[in-house]
Amino acid sequence: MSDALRCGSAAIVGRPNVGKSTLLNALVDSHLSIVTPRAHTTRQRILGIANPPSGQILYLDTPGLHRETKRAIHRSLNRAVHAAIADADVAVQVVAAEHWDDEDAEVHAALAQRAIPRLLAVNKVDRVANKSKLLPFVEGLTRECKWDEVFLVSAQKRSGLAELERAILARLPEGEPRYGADSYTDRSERFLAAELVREQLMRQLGEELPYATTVEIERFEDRPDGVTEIAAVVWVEREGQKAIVIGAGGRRAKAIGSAARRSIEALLDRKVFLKLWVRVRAGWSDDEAALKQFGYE
Ligand SMILES: Nc1nc2c(ncn2[C@@H]2O[C@H](COP(=O)(O)OP(=O)(O)O)[C@@H](O)[C@H]2O)c(=O)[nH]1
Ligand SMILES: [Mg+2]
Repeated sequence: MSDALRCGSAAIVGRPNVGKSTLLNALVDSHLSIVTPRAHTTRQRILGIANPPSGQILYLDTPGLHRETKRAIHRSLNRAVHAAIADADVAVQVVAAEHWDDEDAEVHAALAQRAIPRLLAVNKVDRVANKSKLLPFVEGLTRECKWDEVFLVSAQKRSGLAELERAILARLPEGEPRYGADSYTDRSERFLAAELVREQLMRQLGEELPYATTVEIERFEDRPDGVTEIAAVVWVEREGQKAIVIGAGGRRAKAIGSAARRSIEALLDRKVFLKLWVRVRAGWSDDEAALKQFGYE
């Protein structure tokens, strides 16, 4: 007799930059959630679906928990984290190997308010040359804070993930899969395309600018010849920022557009024609109506 199927959600939470989105992508084996070397890349809750033989796991990637809540966008990010924790059957806290600070402790405290299983994923262990250092690190953490189980993983190298997946699945409620076996997200292709454009903005623009940009898809059309035509608007807050995104002779915008097109093609598995526009909307990131228009929850 085989065990009953399990289905439920696992929230992936942690301070910025510990590798939550890389972990989600590795667990669902798609480039769903954008990854950059910068903090605060993920701006919304992203659902990624894994379909192991004995059930379905709905992973919720979340923005890093923000301390600063003065701007509307930061409040929106924190709401997304708390909503994910409130909805989840299991929480996976991600930390970076050999690093624990007050922000990590705050994330743990937020999780401890809910009576759901808590797993700890110590990520980026590939960076630690001397693995024997990891044991005292983990012992130190588990003296202070309690988790049901601890895993040493590398999201980037995809190590330790099968054990983590098994532990999550074992703690989910019994139930039939909620999504079809070939689904990998609940997000539209339109949304995923906007995110992949934003990923290139975050990667290719200098220090401050990425946080002043967002992407809106104006048109998304599957043509009869099999090509998907996408028109995307990059919103910035000031004219000067527009000039930077476009770059001398339009070269910056061109590089951003062609890298984004390639990753959209890889994700959708078809040819894409991508047009980019840059437009100014002063103060969008502190404007609740603009945030709504641009798809923030
Ligand atoms: N060496 C190493 N780097 C990682 C690993 N996982 C993520 N990263 C890097 O850490 C940075 C932040 O990753 P991201 O997934 O965006 O973190 P998030 O802010 O928590 O979602 C990126 O530069 C990733 O490539 C890992 O397992 N090993
Ligand atoms: Mg992220």
